[in-house]
Order: sequence, then C-alpha cells, then structure tokens
Amino acid sequence: MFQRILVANRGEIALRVIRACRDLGIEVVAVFSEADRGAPYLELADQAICIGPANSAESYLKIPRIMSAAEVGNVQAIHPGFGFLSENAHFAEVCRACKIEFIGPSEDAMRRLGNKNEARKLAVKAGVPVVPGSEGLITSESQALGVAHDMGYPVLVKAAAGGGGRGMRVARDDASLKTGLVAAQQEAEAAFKDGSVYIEKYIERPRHIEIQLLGDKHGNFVHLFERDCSLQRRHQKLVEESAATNLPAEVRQRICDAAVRLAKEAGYYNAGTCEFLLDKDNNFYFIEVNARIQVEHPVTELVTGVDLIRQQILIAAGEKLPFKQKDLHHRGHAIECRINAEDPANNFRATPGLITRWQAPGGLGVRLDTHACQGYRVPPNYDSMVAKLLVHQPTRLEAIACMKRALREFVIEGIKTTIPIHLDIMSHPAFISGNVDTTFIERTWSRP
Ligand code: MV4
Repeated sequence: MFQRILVANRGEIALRVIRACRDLGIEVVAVFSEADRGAPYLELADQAICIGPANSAESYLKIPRIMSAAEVGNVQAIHPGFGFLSENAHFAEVCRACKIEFIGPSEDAMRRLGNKNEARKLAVKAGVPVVPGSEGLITSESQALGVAHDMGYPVLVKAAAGGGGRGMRVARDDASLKTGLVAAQQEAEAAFKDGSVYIEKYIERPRHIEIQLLGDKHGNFVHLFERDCSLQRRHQKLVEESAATNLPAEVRQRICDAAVRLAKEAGYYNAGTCEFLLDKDNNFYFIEVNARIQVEHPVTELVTGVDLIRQQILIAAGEKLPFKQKDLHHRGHAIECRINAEDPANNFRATPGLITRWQAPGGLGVRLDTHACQGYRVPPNYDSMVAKLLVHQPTRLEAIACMKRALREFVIEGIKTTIPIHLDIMSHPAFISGNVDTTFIERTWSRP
C-alpha cells in the first residue's frame, strides 16, 4: 500500500482526496498555485507545495511542476482528481516513467476512450447500443451528405476528440450540414488540434444517464448503478440524482450490463463512467466514457455506501475489489446540487470574491462537500463551484423536500451563488414529476 500520495488538484476535490487518504492512514501532499496559497483545506495535508502562478496552464496543468512536487514530496502515487490532468494519457505515461502510480485507468484505456469515435467502435464491438451514425470518420462533404440522407435529418456532427459539447453542430438540412461540418471541424482543430469529426443521428431532448463503474487490475468489474444528469446548462451540470426517475427496472438493468461489457472490452480499471443518452421511448445509446472520478460521484456514494475515492486508491495499489456485483445494493434516493459562485439572475456570470458569511446546512442525510468557508476568497481563476450539497433520503420526494430545507438553511453572503435557482428547480412541477431532459434548464430559464 502507498505510504504517501500527492493530490494534483485543488479545491473541493483536493479536500475530498485528502480525507480519503487520512481515512486510509496514508500521508498526503497537496499542491497549490499562488491563487490558492493559504486556502484552509491545504492545512489538512501533511505537506503543501507551491507549483506556480494562478494561471492553471502554468501550475495545475504543468506536468513538470507536478512531477517536481511529487519528487520533493516523496510520494508513491498521484491522484489527479477531475479536470486538469485527470484524463491526460501523457501525464499517466510520465507518472509511469517516474515510477509513480497514476491513480486512474491505464494510459492505453485513456487513449482509446478519449477518442469518441474509437470509443464508439469499442462499444459496437462490445454489443453496446450506439446512436446510429457514420461508420468511422467523415472526410468529405459528399460523404457527410450521403450519411445524412441515409439516416434522415436531424443529424449531429461531433468532434472525435471532443468533450463537454465542444465541436458539435446540429444539422436539420443540407445547407446547415455543409456549414456545420466546417464549423465543427474548425472548432475541433482549434480546441483539440484534431479536426476529425463523425456524424450521428440527433436525438431530440434526450436524458443523460450515466453508469458508475469500478474495475480492478485483476479483471473484476462492477457497476454502481446510474446517475441522471439531465439538469445542465451549456454542458455544465447543475443537479444530479440517483436513482433515475421513471426508468423501468428492466431498462436500467440493460444499461448497467452494457456499461460493464464496455469496461471489460476496454480492459478498463479504476473508476470510470459510461455516459448514455436516453430517448423518449427509453432507448439508450452509448455516447462516451469519462475515464476519471467525476464531480457527482458522491451521489453514488450515498446510494451504495461505497467510498469511491478509497476504492480508486486501493485499486491503484493493486488490490482486488472487496465486493462483487451481488453485494452492491441501491438504497434510497440521492440528489446533488452544485453550488457555484455565479449569479443565475445575471446569465450565470461568475462572482468570485470574499465570502463574508457562510452558514452550512446539516442534519441527517445531508452532506456538504466543500473547501469554502466564512472568510474564504473564491479566486477568479478557476471553476466557479464552491460546494456540492447532497441529500440522501428513502424516496425521491423526501429527498426533494430535504434539499429544499437544506438550500434554505444554507447562507452564503458576499458572493452571489446558484442557491436560488436550485430552490426554483426543486419546486418546479416538471422536475418534481421527473419530466425533464437535457434541454429543461435552457427552455425554462432562457433569457427573454
Ligand atoms: C448527442 C445529443 C443528441 N444526439 N448526441 C453533448 C456533449 C456530449 N457529451 C454529447 N452530447 C450530446 N450528444 C446525439 N446523437 C445531445 C447531446 C447533448 C447533451 C448530452 C448530455 C448532456 C447534456 C447535453 C446537452 C446538449 C446536448
């Protein structure tokens, strides 16, 4: 087992990993940029090392700086958290070259799954349903038109290297396909230095269902059920929950089985998530794999009782999964609201600054994952998430009621936050009935 781990991240997830290490009796080294110097969570690490300026390209994303800190800190493993270097196969490769364990999947699995067209091919091979689409990459306009005419409009042009909705264009006719193809290619080239695209049938108003997976290095896999992450705005998730509402047990079982098949086919290990679109007829289609721990992992921790970060560390150390599929049970209902330093009344403009008052909610079934507190200054340089508020209750309606209570208890002053829109969402009839999809937020809270 590792004696000492470095956390190559910041904020809430850095604190989450620090805690998991403490629980395991593992020493932990934190890193910080100038913008995070003096942040309270750094005091919970055994050592904290400055890795550069506020700009993440010069600190949290700078591999030589992280590796130097790992050397100075004398660690045997690095946990990358999410974002930053978490899905960077080259970083994993550098870790291996330095004989430091990367706490995540193999470089090989990351490379193959990082390309969505490759991941799609792997899914087909594993017998996992994918959205009908082009067989491989699109190399010409005439080919694109041919695929679209065969499938029928609307179609979606997607960047193979894409993610987070970048390099995607919907086309509803030949004209918009021609312009969308070029636009998607250019956007992908600029964002990922890889302009390759493919085409899928466009699924209107899908739900976003994802399956949490764990695999060890001995070929054992389990799923930890689903999360419904349909409530998002501009590809930023706002609310996640488990179980997914109105999802027939038989469909749920088939999605979970499909996700495990894909993980096996990919030779995957550590934590990962398989993303699916669910159409209005409950057909599901694989879209991509997230080869990292995700922001919303605590939703799954609440309903399964499994500490996912602890499992990540144990898997990286070569241990076998301590449970089998039949040992895992889904209990109750969990909801997560992401509390961001953003003003929902002002087009979600970022609102960094000093938190002058912070009164955290609590009580049975309430979990708050945060690195912030009264007197903490939210830096303007990073993601605006300041807390994840979660509830776990026997039923969905009880969870919604508890979330409303917790949101009302939560006092944050000095900065505007997304708490008000979460209260509106929790009170919205469409949300309460589970009648939502990935377009709900933008349809309901669009600017006049
Ligand atoms: C789609 C789609 C509809 N049809 N693919 C968005 C980012 C990437 N993860 C995949 N995405 C989508 N792919 C087809 N064939 C709609 C989306 C989509 C979406 C997916 C999940 C969560 C939120 C979304 C918001 C807008 C579009």
